[in-house]
Amino acid sequence: MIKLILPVFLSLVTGFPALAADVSIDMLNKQGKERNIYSEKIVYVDVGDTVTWKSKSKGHNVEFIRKNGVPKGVKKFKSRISKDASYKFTVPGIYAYWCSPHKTLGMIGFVVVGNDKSNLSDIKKVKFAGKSKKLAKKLIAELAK
Ligand SMILES: [Cu+2]
Repeated sequence: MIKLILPVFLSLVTGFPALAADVSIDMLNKQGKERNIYSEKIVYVDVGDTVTWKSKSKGHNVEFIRKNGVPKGVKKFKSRISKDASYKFTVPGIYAYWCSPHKTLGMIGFVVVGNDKSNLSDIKKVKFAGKSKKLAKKLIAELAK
């Protein structure tokens, strides 16, 4: 019992989550009516947290959008198709990414690190195409809240 209570107690006292805030996102062919999607389209993490994208369905990956899609100084990140991918976020800001094969089919996502939205104006400049355009608009509107 003490094992259960202690982390909760520490969390209340320190204000920090007792458990790692690392996030897992599934890469899927299908979820409900949607095809080719990430199970979470926007996630919020702290600086230093790791996000893992699970290859639950084959044919997907994660590619940071180089042009205006990441905070300044962040290096290229493009994972292998059909493989789990992890990335540790050390630079605060908004990250926009897509699945390389499905970038025009609405397979896009955002990670907000350290609740820093100072690069939102850059994110708004990212050129999304095809089916991703409408979804990007909706998600960016959510980010802007
Ligand atoms: Cu995909």
